[in-house]
Amino acid sequence: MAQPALIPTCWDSSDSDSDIRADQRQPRAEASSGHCSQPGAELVAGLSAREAYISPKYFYDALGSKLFEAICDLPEYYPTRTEAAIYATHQDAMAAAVGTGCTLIDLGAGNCAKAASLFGALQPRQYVPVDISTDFLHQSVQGLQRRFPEIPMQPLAMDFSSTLTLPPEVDAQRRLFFYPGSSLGNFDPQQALAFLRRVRSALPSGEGGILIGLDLVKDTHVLEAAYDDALGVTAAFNLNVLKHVNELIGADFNARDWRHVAFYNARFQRIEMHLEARRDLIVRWPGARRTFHQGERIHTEYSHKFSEQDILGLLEQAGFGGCRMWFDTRRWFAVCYAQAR
Ligand code: AVJ
Repeated sequence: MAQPALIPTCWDSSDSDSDIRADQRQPRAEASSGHCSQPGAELVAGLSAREAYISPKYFYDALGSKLFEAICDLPEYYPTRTEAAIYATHQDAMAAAVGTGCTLIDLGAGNCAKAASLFGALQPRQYVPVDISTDFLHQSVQGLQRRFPEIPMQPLAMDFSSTLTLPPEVDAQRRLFFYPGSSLGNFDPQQALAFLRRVRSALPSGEGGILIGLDLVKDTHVLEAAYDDALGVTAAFNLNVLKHVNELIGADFNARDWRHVAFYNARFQRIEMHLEARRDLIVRWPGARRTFHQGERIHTEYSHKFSEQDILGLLEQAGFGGCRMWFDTRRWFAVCYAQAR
């Protein structure tokens, strides 16, 4: 039986995180070495920009990953259950298109539930869940390995938005990159294309493909409710990024000073999430400070929505072909399989 073996990265740090007190916070970037200084530099660049931003990948500390799971249970947040219904209905057709025995590489695996729902139909020869949230991934895979002892599992704790270089433990044969949840929508269209091209390059000898889930353009009210729910769970998810940033760079954000803002920008076909200052305030972190005026915003996430044509065009341009698409009955969400060509 395969043992889940985590490949440690600089993100593997939540133990040491929890004992850092507010009054003695160290910038994490300085506490660690080498490539581990990257989160700090990236965050400081974003906070210092004229229009401040924080990359959405920083949502997913341990609490953020749990809050995202809670979002998936909200009545307003249709994508997760809509996509799950597509897998449930069409898994046999998907397996017929993909073939069994692939190396299943799950990008942003989280709780691994979507991939697990396809194990029966796809019968992967190896399962490689990849996620930035180390402890959460570790826990998910432990439970999963008990349920599927026959499937070798090789979890990878890494930020795949910056590199897709996979270690030799990952089978190079018949790779299927699984990228569900419309996470591609976090990238702007140019970045999305660049990312898909990197996925394509990680398919050696042109065999294998991608199985990707994407949220479709629909009524604005449906979209906006999904990102601004009645219980305020998405607001908590958005605000939680400030707590994570405090831990990562030793900043002194107070979540009470900020308000969750989410709206659909039709021109760019995207939901935008921001954090808006409730009053004039100053945020400090080691070596710098910044004034935010009341109403000023920090951009935290784009969630692009796609048309069928957008999806086919992107995949085609990235070097994939032979696309097959499956939809739910309302055509709110699409799952697409495309082969390397
Ligand atoms: C995980 C990126 C697909 O954009 O819908 C949920 C994250 N943000 N609610 C999305 C999210 C706010 C989600 N993705």
